[in-house]
This record gives sequence, structure tokens and C-alpha cells, in this order.
Amino acid sequence: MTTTEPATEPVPATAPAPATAPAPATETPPAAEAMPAPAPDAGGPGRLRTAAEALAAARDHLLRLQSPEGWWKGELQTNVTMDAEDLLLREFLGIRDEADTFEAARWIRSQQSADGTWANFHDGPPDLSTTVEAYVALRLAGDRPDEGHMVRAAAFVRSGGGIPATRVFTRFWLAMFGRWPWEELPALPPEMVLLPRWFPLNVYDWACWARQTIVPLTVVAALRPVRPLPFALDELYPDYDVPHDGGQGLSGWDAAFGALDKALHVYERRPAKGLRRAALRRAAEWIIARQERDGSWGGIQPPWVYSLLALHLLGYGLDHPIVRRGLDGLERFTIRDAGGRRLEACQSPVWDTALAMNALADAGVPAGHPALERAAEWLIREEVKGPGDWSVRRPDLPPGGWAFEFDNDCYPDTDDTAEVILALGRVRHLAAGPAIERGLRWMAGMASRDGGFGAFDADNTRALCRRLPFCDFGEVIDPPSADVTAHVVEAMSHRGMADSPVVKRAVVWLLKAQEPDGSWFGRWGANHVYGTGCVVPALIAAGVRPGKRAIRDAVGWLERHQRDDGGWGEDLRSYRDRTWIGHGVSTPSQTAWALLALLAAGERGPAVERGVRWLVEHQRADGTWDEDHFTGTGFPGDFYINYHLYRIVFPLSALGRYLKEIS
Ligand code: R01
Repeated sequence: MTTTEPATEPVPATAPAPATAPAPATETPPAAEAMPAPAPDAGGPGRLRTAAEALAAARDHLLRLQSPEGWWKGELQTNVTMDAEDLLLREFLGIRDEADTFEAARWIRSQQSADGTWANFHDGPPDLSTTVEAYVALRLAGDRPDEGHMVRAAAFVRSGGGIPATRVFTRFWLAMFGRWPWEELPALPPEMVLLPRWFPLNVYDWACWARQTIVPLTVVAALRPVRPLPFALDELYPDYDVPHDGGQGLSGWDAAFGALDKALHVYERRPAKGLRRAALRRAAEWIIARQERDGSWGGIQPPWVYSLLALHLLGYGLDHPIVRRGLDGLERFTIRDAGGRRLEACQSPVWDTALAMNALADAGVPAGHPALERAAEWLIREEVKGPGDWSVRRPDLPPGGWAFEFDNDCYPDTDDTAEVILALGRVRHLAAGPAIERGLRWMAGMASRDGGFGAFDADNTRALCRRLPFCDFGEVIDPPSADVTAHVVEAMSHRGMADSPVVKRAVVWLLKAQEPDGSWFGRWGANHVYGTGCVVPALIAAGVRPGKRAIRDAVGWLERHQRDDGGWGEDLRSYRDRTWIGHGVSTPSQTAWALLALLAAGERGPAVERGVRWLVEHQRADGTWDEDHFTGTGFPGDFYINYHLYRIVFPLSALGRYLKEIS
């Protein structure tokens, strides 16, 4: 990816400008002796900051990024399919605006690699589906197929098998525009929403993000709309047909699902009228009941876009309040700056705020500091107070906890709940107590049968979902993972629950999940460095002794994977190619994760010193770090996230804990 990315500095992007400084005139300043000394100026040429100076500079930088309302939010950067699909949505609805198209096209072009392709993450390999979607969006914007950048893109697409080889989602979009036959997409009948909750592949067998995507897509697939584009895409077909299943032949479940898919295609030619009508009505009700206050669905772009399409196709006009609110809400996920116009796939204010509070507390900012107080008050207001889709599997569990986003009340998750509980535990806020208790009770109730924790649901483990021909992109279930389970264990342990049965079972789960090499897999962060960086501090918090075999093995793995420059880095390619595990360019967040694990394990030796030195040496003059590489994981192998605050919150935590240890 060509890095024409503008500022790498995290700035709350779509919301009111952050306070430039915590306003001392209106706040009660904390006791002077409790306040750490202000940051000195940047080291200047030739002089390296000390770790304490680096910490102070990072702390002050992070404090400046807080919003007046108390939250933090860094940009959530993903890939250009978000921008391409937004233009396609607007084209389909007949509301595509020329000025916005121009700005979106500018952004998309700026992300194109020199070879004419688009990747899904910084420095990543070319991605066929992403390149096709970007190409079609640029055609919509008026770029001609004979322009150099388009010629190069089309050549890459053809060499990779062309449109027939793209993911199902890409061909879904092309079908809506008459550029792919609907019959040649995997069947996705809306009757699925009528399946009872005990029946395999019913909507609650799917991870919440897949469920929210699939339900509206069944509607679109049933109605098979076609609104032709003003251009053909012949240049995106290969010169000869590449065989579809690679000629390997199908076996077992794949063959069974292939047969089911054929049968469903036959049914699709003549669906039972009453059943189809009931299914579409149920799907519409299901979708409408899940629109959030901000107009979104799940606070993530794909379900949002497909829900708008589905309702529109069912007759909800552009002026219907549901559609109106949905379209207006997308504005708040839109960033416009020097680089152009782009969309966030999702927003992370609760997550970022909890991480920022924990980092500031690690950095020695006192519990009564106004920034922490304001953040705590905001988090307390964000508590989820009602039931959600999670209630289907846990009907007797009272609500509680936190979601990732501003408005996502149907979908609290255990990962955010754990981090928020840790963050609230570091301020002295009376109102936090009951919210923490409700969060702990909710989290405990969300344990899966095997003792581990998934993010949004309990026992969301039906692996069969992954085998549907429709599912060729992204994770579609939400089984327990080591990183989430670790966060839950850490939070509960800090609240005095280390000896509770729920924590003990989760600890056993974590010990069993350790890889033979001593590391843990990272489901929501890249990758084994994240998993290991999450699990080691959690096990220590739960009372596992640093001398235990599991901890020693983890320390050994981290030390073996420290890079020559003293940092840690793990490439996202590690999700598809095991030889990359533990290897990649050093980054601030990954270096910090490794340090957090080593420090928790009681390490004080050269590995820690060199890691800290890497952080100090790579800090910017303004106190933050550059981090072009993505270190967040949406779906292993398919979808990645650059959380723009990771570059500062994790290094700040690591420096803070390091300085506490050596002082
Ligand atoms: C997406 C998609 O865009 C998307 C966006 C965000 C997420 C889920 C959970 C969390 C919270 C954060 C982000 N935590 C569990 C993790 C914390 C680090 C997932 C997906 C793309 C394609 C499809 C996300 Br299909 C559906 C959604």
C-alpha cells in the first residue's frame, strides 16, 4: 500500500474536537504532590529521552486527545471495501453525490499500491476482491479503463481469476448491478430466519456480526434486484475460465452443502408463497427491532449497509424515518480530511476510553485526576441496561456490561466489559460500584460450557456455519478465545474473584489453550504476541506463580521472538502462513504487549531493557508513536484493523509498569 496516509496521529475523527488540554480553570486540580512532573521538551537532536521523560510526553499527548465529554476515540482504519461499498450503496439508492464521490475516489486512489492493486492492510499482499471493489468504485467515479492505474488493476484482477474468483460479498454487489448472475451465487433463503433456536444454522448459531449481515442479505438475495451500471466490466474477466473448486473434488460436508445449495437453488425458482412472505416479514421485523439509537445496525458498516438495502427493497422509502436515521447515521462514521473521504467500519470509543484510562493509571496519573473522573462518568453512562441477542442463549441472566461503541445496546461484549471494569477500578467513583457489580455478574454468566469466553455470545461454537458455501469470507462464529478469556480473568481477579469457580475454570481453559511453543493465539489482535501479551498478565493476576511452567514457556517464546532492534512485531500474514508467527517489523503496540507480559512475569533482564529502549527511541517528538502497520484483528485471515490509539495506550501502559517496577 502506498503510504500517502496523512497524519498518523490519532485524533478523534468524526466528533467534536478534543480539548487541547484538561481545562484547569473549571476543574479541581489534583493535589500537587500527587501529580507527576510535566513532560520536558522533546529530546532534541542527539539526546535520547529517559523512560520517565518518554512516559510523561506520552501521558500528556494522550490527555490532550480526550474529548470534552470524557471519552477517547482513535480512528478505526480498515480497507477500501468500506468506501467502495458506500459508493455502490448510494448508486443503488440513487443518492450518490458527485462531490462525495470525488473525495471518496481520491482516497481510494491514494490507497492503491504501485502495482495497481489494493491490499487489506498496510504493506499487505494484493487482495483480489478488494481490488475489484475499488476498481468498480473508481469506474463509478468516472476513471476510465484505459488510464494507467486502472489498466494495472484490471490486469491483476484477470491474472487472479477475475470476478468469478472474488468473494461472495463482492459478487453479491455485482449481482445487484447486473454484472453477475444471481443464480450463480450460493443460496441464502430468508426462510432461515424461521428456523427454531435449536435447529442447526438458525440465526443464533451465527456470530452476532454474521447474523446481522446474513439476515438482511437473505432479503436482498430473495428479491434479486438488478439496477445495471452504466458500464460493462468485461475487462475483469479472465481470458479463460479458471476451474471453480480447483478440480480437487468435494468431500464430506462440502459435498453435502453443495447438494443442499443445489436443492435450494431449485426451491428458489418457485418458493412457497406463504412461507416466503412470512419469512420476509419476520426478517424485516427482526432488522427493525435491532436498529440502534444512532441509526446503525450493530455499529458496524456491513450490517448497516445491507439492512438499509433490505428495508429499501421491501418498500421502505428514503424518507421513511428508519431509513432516514440509518443514512444520517452513516455521516458520523465518515471522515473527511486532506486525504479524502473515507468510512470507519466501526467506532471504538468505549474500548479506547477503557484502554486510555488503564494506560494513564499505569503512568501514575492519580485516581482523582479530572480526566479519569470525566472518563469514568462517561463510561458509567454507557452501561448496557437491557437485554440483547445474547439473552437468547442466557435467558435468565440479568443485563449489564459494556459494548464497544457509542450506541450498540443490543450487543455488549465481554472484552469491553472486562477492560471497562479494570478501568473503573482505578478511579474512586462511588457510582461505579453497582455498574461494576452488574458487569461482573453479566460476564460470569456469559462463560461458555468449556469455561472460556467468546466476545458477544455464550456457546456460539457451531463450526458447521463455516462450511456453508456462502461463507468464504471472515469468521462467522464467536467461540471462546484466549485473549477475551484472559481479559475476563484479569478483570475478575482484580475484583477479588481469583478463587471463584468461574475464574478457576477460565484459567484451566487458558492453560489448555497454550500452544506447544509457549505462546497463545490472538483472535482480536495480531497475533501470538497479542494472545501472549493478554494471557500472561491475566494468569499472574489470577495467582499463577511466575515460576510456573506455563509462564516460563511464554517468557521463553517472547524472548526468542524479540527482534534484533529490541522491539516485537508480528505480521498479519501469520494468520495464513505459520512461518510468520512471531515475526514481522517491530511496532509500538506489539512491543508494548510483549513488555506487559514480561513485566507481569517478573522479568527485569536485558529483554525488558531493550524493549523499553526500542519504545523510547521510536517515540515521536510530540509524545506519540507512528504505527502504519495494522495490529488489530477483525477476522483472522480476512479483515484487519488499525486502531489508531493502540500506538500510544499500550506503550504508555508498558512504560508506566516498567518504571513502577524499577523504582
Ligand atoms: C465487518 C466489520 O466491519 C467489523 C467491524 C468491527 C468488528 C468486533 C468486535 C470488536 C470488539 C471490535 C470490532 N472486541 C471483541 C474486540 C476488541 C479488540 C468486527 C467486524 C466486516 C465484514 C462483515 C469488531 Br461480514 C461483518 C463485519
